[in-house]
Amino acid sequence: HHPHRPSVGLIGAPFCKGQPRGGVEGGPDLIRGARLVERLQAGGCAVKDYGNLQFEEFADDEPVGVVKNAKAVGSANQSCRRRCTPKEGRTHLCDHVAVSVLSLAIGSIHGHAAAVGELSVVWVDAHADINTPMTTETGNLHGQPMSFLLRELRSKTPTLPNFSWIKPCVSAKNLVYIGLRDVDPAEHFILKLLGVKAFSMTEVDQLGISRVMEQTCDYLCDKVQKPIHLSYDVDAVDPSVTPATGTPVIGGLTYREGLYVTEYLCQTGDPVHVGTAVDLLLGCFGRQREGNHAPDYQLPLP
Ligand code: EXY
Ligand code: MN
Ligand code: MN
Ligand code: MN
Repeated sequence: HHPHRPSVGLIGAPFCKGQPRGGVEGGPDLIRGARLVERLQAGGCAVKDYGNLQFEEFADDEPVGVVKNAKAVGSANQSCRRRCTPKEGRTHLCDHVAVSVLSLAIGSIHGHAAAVGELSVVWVDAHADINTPMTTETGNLHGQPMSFLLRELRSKTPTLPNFSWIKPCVSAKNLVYIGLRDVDPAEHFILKLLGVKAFSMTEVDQLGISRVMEQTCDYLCDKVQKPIHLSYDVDAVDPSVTPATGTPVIGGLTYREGLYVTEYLCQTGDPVHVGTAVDLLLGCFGRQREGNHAPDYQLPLP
């Protein structure tokens, strides 16, 4: 089975206010600097780079309870959602497949759902990112995006400033986690309460990554086949491989397991929408470790 070489839209989101450290906002340009566009094109993808989003600054972004930077995060996600949602008269950003580099998960998933309708979410992360503003211990919004997206948690999340545009658009049964190993007690409670399918690192150890991916797709495709939104936090991969994360957690996916996830989802042929870094992105869009060649490739004759 040959992998899909789809058209790819890139949106850079140079944003870091979901957590306390700087540096993340340089990600999109670093990824471009690693020649992502050229490498996707060399692999046969049609690529459109929509450039970086620009974000509004808020001088009066006071904490809401313990939650930090709500106005900035709400507004940045809204810009991201607008960019991911097709404008009047244009069908899609590109043929079903869009990439948000260093995604703002609320905005990109919301925008993807607005474009394609009901979708599945594969959330690859050391963390569940499902705290509500009421359960968060750190106040950092990067630990909370799924709580705003899940229909089942609607009544559990207060409306933060600049968050009123969000309509929960994902059902718990359409969500699968892979790579969990640092889950807060309240998050663990929520996962059990909603019966969310999760392959923590324990299941990755037990089953191996190939059966994890098989079971992920069986589970999600059990019902009607829906587009998949892949949200790939690089901290899912072991910090020995991806040290450039603000939230390293030892005991993560190996480089090979991390790539296998992307190769596998690409082979399913479902429209995939992702946010992550270079090699993982190449894997999402058809790069195979066995090698690739164009269908019309001919061996040069002597
Ligand atoms: N669960 C912790 C919190 O809510 O602050 C840690 C979250 C880290 C989230 C990183 C982005 O994946
Ligand atoms: Mn994480
Ligand atoms: Mn995360
Ligand atoms: Mn080949």
